[in-house]
Amino acid sequence: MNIPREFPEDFIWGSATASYQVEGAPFEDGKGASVWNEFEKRPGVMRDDANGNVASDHYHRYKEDIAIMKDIGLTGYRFSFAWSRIFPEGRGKVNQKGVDHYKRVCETLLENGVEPFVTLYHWDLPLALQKDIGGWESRDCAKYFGEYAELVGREFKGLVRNFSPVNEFLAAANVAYGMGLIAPGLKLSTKRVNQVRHHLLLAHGLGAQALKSANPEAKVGMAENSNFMVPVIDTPEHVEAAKKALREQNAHFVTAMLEGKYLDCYLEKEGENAPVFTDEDMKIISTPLDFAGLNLYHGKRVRYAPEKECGYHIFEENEYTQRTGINDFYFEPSSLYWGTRLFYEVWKPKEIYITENGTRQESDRPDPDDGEVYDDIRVRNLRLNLTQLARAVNHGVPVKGYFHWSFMDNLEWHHGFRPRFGYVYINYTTQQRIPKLSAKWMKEVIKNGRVM
Ligand code: IFM
Repeated sequence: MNIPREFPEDFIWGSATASYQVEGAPFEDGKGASVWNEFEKRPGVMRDDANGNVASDHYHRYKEDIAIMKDIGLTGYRFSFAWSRIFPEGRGKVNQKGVDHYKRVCETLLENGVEPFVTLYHWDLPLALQKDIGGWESRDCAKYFGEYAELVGREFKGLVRNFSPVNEFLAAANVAYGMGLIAPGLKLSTKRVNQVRHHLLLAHGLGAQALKSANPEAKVGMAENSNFMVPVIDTPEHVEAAKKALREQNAHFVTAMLEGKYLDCYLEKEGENAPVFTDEDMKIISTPLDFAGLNLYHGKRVRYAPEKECGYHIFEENEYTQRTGINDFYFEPSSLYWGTRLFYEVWKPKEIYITENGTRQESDRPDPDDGEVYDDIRVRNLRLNLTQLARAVNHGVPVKGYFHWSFMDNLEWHHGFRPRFGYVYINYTTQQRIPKLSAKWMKEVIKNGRVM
């Protein structure tokens, strides 16, 4: 049967990782400690006492990993630089060996036809900055981040075009500094956490400016797991209600970046805990972006609710809704359609990338009979999700690429190594890599430009 393509030829088929989750080599070649190297030593904070000493050994095996990417047909790789490989103390003296390592990674990617998409901060703050200035509690941390971004922009000109300054603000601020679940593991008051959030946004803006002034060809976008909305049925009043909910439920990060303001509803809700900020801060935070990167794992169903002051109602999930296994997220394939479409209608980004989407499957393991890893649930989810994404592309939403979380199994932060997300299975004893069934399925999708 001759079925037409659903995704354009130049669609970026990518996968994603983050430095602490995959690299290992925490102190090699002059790397400074990050907050994770300290946090993971605390008794009881990491499931199974996991640590990042080896992880998926990507620091040493990146060539082998990139060869697998090429074999699958992947054309993009989103990964993060460990800030403390480049600035061991977070500021001041540069560690050239760290810069050179990432240059080799980027060169190898390009040689294999894989476009690097670099995240500058995926939660592994240099420990020295936490100890010396209180990490993101200090406004200066955003300033040092800007200096780091400037160096990266300059050094990686010609190697990296696409950057995201900060991955997921909610985890970087609230989970790290409020709930204490991830490094640095603090439980600060709401007011202090809100200020941390603001400083991270400021870092995003200063980072975007620095990258662009160091390299005018750089394209910068966020990588944010926004609260995505799905209208409960597709009638105009429910669609409008979902759009309103999308804007208001993302007032703490997305409206700041894309509209240059914290919405009144957010500031009123926070009251005296609202962050302290200036007009100049908001200008920096809303530095124009080239793309919106959406870490899109879920969507909340919304209905029009004229009886409510806000005009919409978000449905609660219950025990019958299927979970993706990622935090509290529920499986909602139509969020790939509605999430991208409504985001586009509300904020009109020039381009959209799905910077993360994936499935956690703890049961992934080699089949005792043939050694293959049959991650059937992941394939099922991918099939449903990509069908919805294809709808968005074909309805004119400017989605330019899809990065699966993750390329390979890795250290899922404080949840340890048991949650597996990769296209590629990692045997953590031998470091053997086994492309899973999902990798084989993706190879066909990429080759044919459509969901098979
Ligand atoms: O592993 C994480 C990643 O670091 C950030 N986004 C969600 C993923 C799965 O939980």
